[in-house]
Amino acid sequence: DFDIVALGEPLVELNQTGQDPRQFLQGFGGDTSNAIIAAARQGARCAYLTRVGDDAFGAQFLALWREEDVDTSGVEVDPSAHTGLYFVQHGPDGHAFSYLRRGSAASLMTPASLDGGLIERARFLHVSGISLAISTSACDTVFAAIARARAAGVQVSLDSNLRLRLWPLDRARAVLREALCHADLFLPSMDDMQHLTGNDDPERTLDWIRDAGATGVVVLKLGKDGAIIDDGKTRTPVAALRVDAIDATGAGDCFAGSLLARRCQGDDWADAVRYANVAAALSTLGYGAVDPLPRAEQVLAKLRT
Ligand code: KDG
Repeated sequence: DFDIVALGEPLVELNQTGQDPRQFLQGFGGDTSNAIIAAARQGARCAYLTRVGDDAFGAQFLALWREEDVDTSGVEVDPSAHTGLYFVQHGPDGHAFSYLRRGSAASLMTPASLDGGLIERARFLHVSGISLAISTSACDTVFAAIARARAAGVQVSLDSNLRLRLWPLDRARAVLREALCHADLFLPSMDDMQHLTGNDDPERTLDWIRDAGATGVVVLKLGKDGAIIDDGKTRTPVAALRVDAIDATGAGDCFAGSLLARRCQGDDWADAVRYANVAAALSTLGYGAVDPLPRAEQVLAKLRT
């Protein structure tokens, strides 16, 4: 019934957009929530699994997902925990995040949160390094979700999304290594892999990922240089669309969601990556992770030019 079910933590976003350091634009973020909204905007049938607080921000998220046609029947509302929050600040080196999320509702998810049976009804389960990092019970929940997906023949998609403010590098490396072995699609960024492996060469990085036990398709994201698809036999580079980015927050999530949506619509890997590259580039043309996520018409129009 669903193309994609994503699992993770939504975070309310406060984005410092102007010169005045006290002025913030409220939006929405959380990598897997961004990805599932991006997928829904490309026409995929989507559901989200998470837990929010019984607070104004939790209610805003529920309204947002409903508006975006993302099924919320797997969203728990926790009366004794809060919805997480993050700030985006922009500087000469791009954007940086600060978090107010410890103890958040989503971090209290447990494997029992999956009992509604949504995963079993999807073609893809999408999870990320952030879903794995936010707490040990969330980490257990992600591995339980992966096991459920595999048992039901649902494909597993994993975005590396390494956030070193959330967990120590050694734990991140060990956990992501374990998780990527179970992924049908692994979506690492070169930046994340450089932290995990210490090398900055894409070919050697793909070798490292294969040596770590990846058996599925790997799409290594190179930012403005596009991506390389490694299907286990051949490695195919796909160019990016160059744009003057305003805010790259959520671009990788847009890439993931768009890629999965297009795979569900029948694209081969190269076409799906080409599409996702354009969608991700368009998502950087405004502030915030969610508001600038493009819709299918915009991406298709850009692909035609
Ligand atoms: O990929 C963008 C996300 O990082 C952002 O929306 C916030 O989910 C977030 C996180 O944990 O960093």
